[in-house]
Amino acid sequence: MTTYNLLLLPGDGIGVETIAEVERIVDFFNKAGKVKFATETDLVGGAAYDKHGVAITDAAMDKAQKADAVIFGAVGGPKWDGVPYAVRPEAGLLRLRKDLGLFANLRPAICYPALADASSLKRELVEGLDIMIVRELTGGVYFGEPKEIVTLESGEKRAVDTQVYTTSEIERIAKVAFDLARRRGNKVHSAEKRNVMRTGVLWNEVVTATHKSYAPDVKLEHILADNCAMQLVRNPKQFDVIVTDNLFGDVLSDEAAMATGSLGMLPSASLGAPDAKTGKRKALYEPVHGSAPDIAGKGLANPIATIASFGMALRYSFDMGEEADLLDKAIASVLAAGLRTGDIMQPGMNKVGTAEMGSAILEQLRK
Ligand code: GGG
Repeated sequence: MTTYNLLLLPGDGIGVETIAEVERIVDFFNKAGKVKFATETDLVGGAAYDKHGVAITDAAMDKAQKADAVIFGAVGGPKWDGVPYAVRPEAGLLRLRKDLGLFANLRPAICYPALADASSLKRELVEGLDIMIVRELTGGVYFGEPKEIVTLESGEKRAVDTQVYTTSEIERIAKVAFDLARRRGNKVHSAEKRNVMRTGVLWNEVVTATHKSYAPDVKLEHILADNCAMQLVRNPKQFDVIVTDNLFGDVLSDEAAMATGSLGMLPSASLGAPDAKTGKRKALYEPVHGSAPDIAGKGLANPIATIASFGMALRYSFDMGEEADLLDKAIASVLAAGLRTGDIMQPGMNKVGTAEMGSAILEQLRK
């Protein structure tokens, strides 16, 4: 039987609770007996900083490099607000993304039928919503140099972040978006700010050139990122795949989450380039949400985004599409049965906590 190695990095806050639910799902698939998932757990984020003084150790990075997939919870929280920038909790996640070469972040925003009335938007705008946001993850303003805060002679401080993109970085993420669109609705919106940013001009040019190999079956529309944000609340169903840079991708996917009912519903997959010999990709799967310190440790968090992220691992890392579909159906069924964590609570529904939601999904899987 094939054994796959999973590195679990729960991180901080509700990451710990939602990863615990993923462990139960992993256990279910181990008992199902098709493959074996061997798990190992390590620290990241504030938890790693508290113990080791860094947001991720070299030893944990080594495990991540060797794992077949990393399943990540969440990092950060006010406890670490004063921590130096280079070792703050988020630095652990950024190092994982950069060192593993995880340039393609897939963030599906799907509105489950039972949650159409939990959305921040009207039911008719979100019923059947299925958008894939493709966020470039290892470039842009997150990593561009210089990146600094300096004190000027006047005593005033000056902060700089630098947005950098190269042709090859844009081309490879555009290809991911067009390839995905071919298996979905054949439409890509490319979002940038070419009216004010040079990186937007280059982004637009390279996406247009890359599109030539995918036309005419895949349609391409360019959209300014601010207009994209507005259209996501005005008429989200016009979108199929949205490809965009690191920062806009972070913002637009949080916005899209509210159309699905809650940030607690959005999973993600961060993928590297396929290895030239084996075809295998480095991969990290994590909920889009953060560590939610206000509800951490109370058993209130919605585990669905983290569980669905493991579903993406089944699909993208382990060629277990059928099992991923089963997991999606189990999630849809518990929602249809009226179970709700606080973030997606609606009148007349049955309010449950993190572990109860996990148990209900497991129960559905066992049927
Ligand atoms: N699970 C997501 C998480 O923990 N996010 C915290 C974070 O570092 N976010 C930075 C980003 O993704 O832009």
